[in-house]
Amino acid sequence: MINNNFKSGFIAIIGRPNVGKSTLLNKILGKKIAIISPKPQTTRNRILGVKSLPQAQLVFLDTPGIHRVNSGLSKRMVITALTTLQEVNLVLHLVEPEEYKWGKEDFILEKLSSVNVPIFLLINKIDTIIKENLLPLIKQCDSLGIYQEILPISALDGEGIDLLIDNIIRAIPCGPRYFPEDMISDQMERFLVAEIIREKIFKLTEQEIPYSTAVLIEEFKEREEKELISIRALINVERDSQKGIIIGKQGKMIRKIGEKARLELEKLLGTRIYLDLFVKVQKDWSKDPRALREFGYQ
Ligand SMILES: Nc1nc2c(ncn2[C@@H]2O[C@H](COP(=O)(O)OP(=O)(O)OP(=O)(O)O)[C@@H](O)[C@H]2O)c(=O)[nH]1
Ligand SMILES: [Mg+2]
Repeated sequence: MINNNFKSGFIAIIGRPNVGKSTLLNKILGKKIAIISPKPQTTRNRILGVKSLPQAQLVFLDTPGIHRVNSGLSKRMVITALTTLQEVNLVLHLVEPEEYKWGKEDFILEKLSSVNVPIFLLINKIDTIIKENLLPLIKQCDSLGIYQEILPISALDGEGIDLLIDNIIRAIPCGPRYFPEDMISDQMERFLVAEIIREKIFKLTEQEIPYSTAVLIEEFKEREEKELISIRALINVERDSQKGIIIGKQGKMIRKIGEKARLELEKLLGTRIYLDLFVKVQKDWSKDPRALREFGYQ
């Protein structure tokens, strides 16, 4: 039966690095499909997440943080995010309340000025501020005249998310169910595995290391007889010194990365995991177009 009132749409989640875009997507879906870290520039690819409701289907696109950059991987990441703006029915622009300064948002506002679909401003992390300080901020943002809605939320504790969903459903057009009802993401297991390993590297290593790593899954074998999945992953870094840090004293760091990743993957995939990690130096891969393609940062 065709339901004429069914609503559906593609919704871009954009914003500067580290504002909480991936946290928001995971919160809306009730499942972790995007990795999160306290360091900026965590998300590198566009990640699709589907929220199926009785009256609507919301297809979210989590994107890398947008900021001014000139070259290499960062530039590709920003292009990925900006291209998404052209392909959606609604844009969610996430900002942080306390560090919030309009100067920092200039670059994004410039890009938003050519968008012809509704834009919501989401003021995230409101759990970190005093509520009275919100009103002047909302007024200031409203005076720009580009936002259809301005909503304070906390992606971490879920405040304001139900109201956000209601507003999204109102703003998107009538349309078909684009994806099967039980589909939550288009990410392949292999990609998720690589991302979880990358997340552990982000969390456990020093400032410069995470940005120099790319994870390639070389083997992903389901061994039914043993009820386990055997995974071999290659961690690429750019310099010998970085290889040393990832491996750590007597292999301590890489064991810790492997252990944390394995525990999370076992929960995610619902089976025992055998995880083998290797580290390889590939000089300046993040500036090499061929290497970028090989690692999926097209
Ligand atoms: N207190 C608080 N922290 C939050 C909230 N949302 C996200 N965070 C934290 O902010 C940091 C960045 O979150 P991410 O979801 O990785 O941010 P992102 O915008 O996806 O970052 P990039 O992918 O690097 O652009 C993490 O440490 C989160 O735990 C929130 O509502 N409140
Ligand atoms: Mg992210």
